[in-house]
Amino acid sequence: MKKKALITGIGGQDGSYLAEYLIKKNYDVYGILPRRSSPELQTHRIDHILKKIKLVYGDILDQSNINDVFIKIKPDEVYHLAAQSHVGISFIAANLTTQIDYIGTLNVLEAFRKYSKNSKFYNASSSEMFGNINAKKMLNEKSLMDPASPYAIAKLASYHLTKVYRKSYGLFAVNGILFNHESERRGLNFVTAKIVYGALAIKYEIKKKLELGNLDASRDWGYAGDYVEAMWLMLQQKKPRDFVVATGQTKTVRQVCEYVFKKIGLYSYKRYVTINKKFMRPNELYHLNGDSKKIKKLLGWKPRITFEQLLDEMIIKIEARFFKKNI
Ligand code: NDP
Ligand code: GDR
Repeated sequence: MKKKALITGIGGQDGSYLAEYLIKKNYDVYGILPRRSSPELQTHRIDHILKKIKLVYGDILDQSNINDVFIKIKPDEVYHLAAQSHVGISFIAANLTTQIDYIGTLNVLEAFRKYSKNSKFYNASSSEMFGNINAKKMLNEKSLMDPASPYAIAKLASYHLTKVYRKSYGLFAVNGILFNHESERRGLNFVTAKIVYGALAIKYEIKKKLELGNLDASRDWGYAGDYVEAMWLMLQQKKPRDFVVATGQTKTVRQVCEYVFKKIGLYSYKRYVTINKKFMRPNELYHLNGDSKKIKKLLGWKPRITFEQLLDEMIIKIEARFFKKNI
């Protein structure tokens, strides 16, 4: 019999790659979609696989709704990815972010504990939980955590909740501590996609400038397609354990600008990029670099796509999707 996977956040960047990955592995893939005023916009990342997945209405803020989803589907594996995932916006919408990212996770874990306790549960934790306390050290599963935003606090609470549910109820529930991962499906208000889209808009003479915030923050950027494989591997282990997933390479936002503007033939980003305080965060996380030795050793995962390959691919696909439509 085919295994059943349930994905919360299936319409998001990671949900779409994970659904593709699990279809290839011959799973029955179910996804929940929350109510939005324009359902047609919600599925743009999964339109190409709509016939191969089953979508149900589901909002992780609604416990009774989520219980019904679990009772109906009886999933073997649960990938909990739904979130308000924008760190900058979490300062503006701290309450909503806490509701979705913490209480939402509590609701999904409760449904899992009550109706699916012999299945496996993946929680989307984040490198944001580390904050600035470790300075420039490589970060692993044992590093200190000191969240620097409402988003990171909610994610840290969910991380601990997942561990507490694992220990208290003997559940197979794990945290994947994923560092930034990007793709051409990334929302255009995250910095890599914003830079690629913004530089292309300048090349096509639609815009003259690109406004950004802090150019000196550095991140460990990988490819989303590689990272969903790590999620699956974590649910195939015998014992439930948490893992860091990262490339081990870190680059600044400025380096992303330098690479992208040069690659698309605009030469120097300095002519086009301006700083707007609006995009600076009240509290910045300055540096992230992950050490994923544990997952490499125990589960055999490693990233396949380099930083340059990732940006090259984003440039080609974002250009084709938004700028070459009529050619
Ligand atoms: P996205 O923001 O692309 O996707 C999040 C998804 O969650 C969207 O489809 C969104 O739907 C859905 N969602 C939001 N609120 C609710 C709700 N109340 N009920 C049900 N669904 C909801 O995020 P990513 O795919 O990039 O990330 C996936 C997860 O991994 C998130 O939890 C994120 O915090 C975490 N993470 C991501 C990393 C990254 O670099 N991408 C790194 C580390 C962790 P809609 O768009 O309709 O609101
Ligand atoms: P991040 O991703 O906050 O790391 O969270 P984002 O791309 O938003 O920011 C990365 C860095 O770039 C700086 N920055 C800007 N960011 C945005 N969005 N817009 C700008 O104009 C801009 N200018 C500079 C930011 O200050 C930051 O330092 C992502 C999300 O996917 C989270 O859900 C996930 O948990 C973490 O990655 C790991």
